[in-house]
Amino acid sequence: MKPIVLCCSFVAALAIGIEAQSNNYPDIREVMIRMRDGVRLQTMVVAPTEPEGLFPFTLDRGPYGLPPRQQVTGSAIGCYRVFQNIRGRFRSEGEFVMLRPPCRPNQPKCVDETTDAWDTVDWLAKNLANNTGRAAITGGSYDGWTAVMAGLDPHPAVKAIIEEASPADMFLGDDFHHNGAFRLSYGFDYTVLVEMSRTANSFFQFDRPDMYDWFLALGTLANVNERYFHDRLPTWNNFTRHPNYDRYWKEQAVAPYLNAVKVPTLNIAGWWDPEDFYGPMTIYGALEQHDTAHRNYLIAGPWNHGSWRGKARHLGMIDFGSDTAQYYARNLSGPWLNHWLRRGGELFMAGANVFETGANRWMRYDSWPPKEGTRVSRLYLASRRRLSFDASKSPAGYDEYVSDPASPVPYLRRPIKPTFQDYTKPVIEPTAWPNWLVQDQRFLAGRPDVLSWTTEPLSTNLHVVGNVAAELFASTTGTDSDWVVKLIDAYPEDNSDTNMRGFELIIASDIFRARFRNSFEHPEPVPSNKPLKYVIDLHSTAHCFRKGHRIVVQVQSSWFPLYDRNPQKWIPNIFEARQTDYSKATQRIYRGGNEPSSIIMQVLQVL
Ligand code: PG9
Repeated sequence: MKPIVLCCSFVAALAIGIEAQSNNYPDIREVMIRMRDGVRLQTMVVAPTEPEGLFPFTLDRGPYGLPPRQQVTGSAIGCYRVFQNIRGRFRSEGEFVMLRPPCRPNQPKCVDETTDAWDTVDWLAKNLANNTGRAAITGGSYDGWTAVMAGLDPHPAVKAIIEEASPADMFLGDDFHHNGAFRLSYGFDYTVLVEMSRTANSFFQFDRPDMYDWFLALGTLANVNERYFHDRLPTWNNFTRHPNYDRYWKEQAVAPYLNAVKVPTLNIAGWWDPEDFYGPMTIYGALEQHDTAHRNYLIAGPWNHGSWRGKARHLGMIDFGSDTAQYYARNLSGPWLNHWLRRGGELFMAGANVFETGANRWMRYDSWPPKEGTRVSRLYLASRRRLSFDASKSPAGYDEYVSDPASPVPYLRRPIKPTFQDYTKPVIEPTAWPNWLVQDQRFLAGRPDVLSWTTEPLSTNLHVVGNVAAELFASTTGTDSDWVVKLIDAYPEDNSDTNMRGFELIIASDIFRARFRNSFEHPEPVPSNKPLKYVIDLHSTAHCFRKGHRIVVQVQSSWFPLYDRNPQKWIPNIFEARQTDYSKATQRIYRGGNEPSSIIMQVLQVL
């Protein structure tokens, strides 16, 4: 949720005609830029550090406020850097609409993030002194999404777009839901962040230290409006009114709008991004289908929601052997941006640049997932909690557990802090949110409602490079259920890096809400006690399970309070469930025979 800063390194000039706000920062000006409907948007222009020359400009548009002046002063090396608050945020006029859907063709007076970007670029191209008329739209997350929107009808000055971790679909895979399962603590905290006040970012004052306790004590989802929001936060109201994949969600989902690569686009994704990993991978994939001129690029690295900025040799406890953020800036995004904004000529960059964790190396592919050099491998759940690549080693059977909504499985080691912290105030202990996906999963050891299946220590390295999915055969005694599947790399007890001995690292994971097994638009009750097949997309990865490591598959039915509790009893709209609707259920995971649960992985072919 922070604006992302990119700079280009070119030659010099001065911004003129824009009112200076402070003598302490003579290179920074603030201006209200008028959109086509008269609404004015608060905009910060950071002038190039060089006194003379011709400069391109970058534009970053988002809802979180302009960056602190001390952070950006002197940082516009060889280009102008421009930041803008979108409508209805801070001093920007107009109304804030969460992920404002793009205008339809028959709405000539309509405004959206595409028209606002166009109008802003137009103004900048006409008013920044000595600009080259070449611009890039850049930004991370929400600002990445506005960059993608700018690309739907780009101003002719826009020569490049860098979207870093833009969401693509808030019902299927990004911040607010995954496969229809609602992201409770995130959705709650984020709605407060941007909709409690229009002139500030807001942080809810929780009256308990552990979010697990707080959200459990909250009880039903209806209590959020009854006790706290009182129908005042539009996005929360939309969560409660749109529990299925209806027009509200589809209108803001980007893939259907991406019918051409109108501007060279660089998509950035972090393998362990807890907010928007689905987004950039989906946007890249959608654009790739139309990329006849090879102007669509992907960079995926060992990052959380933004750690490609700054230093990134480590993420949590995991050591990647080199600073992957430095490599990203020097060898990938920097040259890419320079090419489109300044240099022209040949660009020596592969279509897909991915960091393979475990092997700790950058790999170059023509596209992602790789079309050649891999094969599909299945890892089967077997008896005695084993995993086997050999289906015949898995006689028919099942393993079972009781899922109790009164005692859901925590997604993080407790106590769990609020998702966001106010970084403008001193932070005593940082939230674990950014790195929760790389937390050692041994904190769940001993929970009877988390089942694990394990391979023997691997005899050779296994490179999983590409798509991963779970084919789960499962039944419940209830009439609805959640299925969480995690693919884990279990480090050996005698690992050379002593910090990582026995560590259990999630490599791929997701949740699936069973009511949506046939349709996200029209959910249905789950027939009790009947084994059903669920294909759960675990997305793609590039990871080497090293010789001596074991592969673990874990299944559970809650991930709390990140995801709301499934009542495990069919309720048409879970936002209207009563306390008494939340019931225990016995869950069975089947293996072998006609119900051979397995993980399907694209793996590097060993020649
Ligand atoms: N992941 C955040 C977000 C983007 C768009 C909508 C809602 C949330 C962000 O970091 O901006």
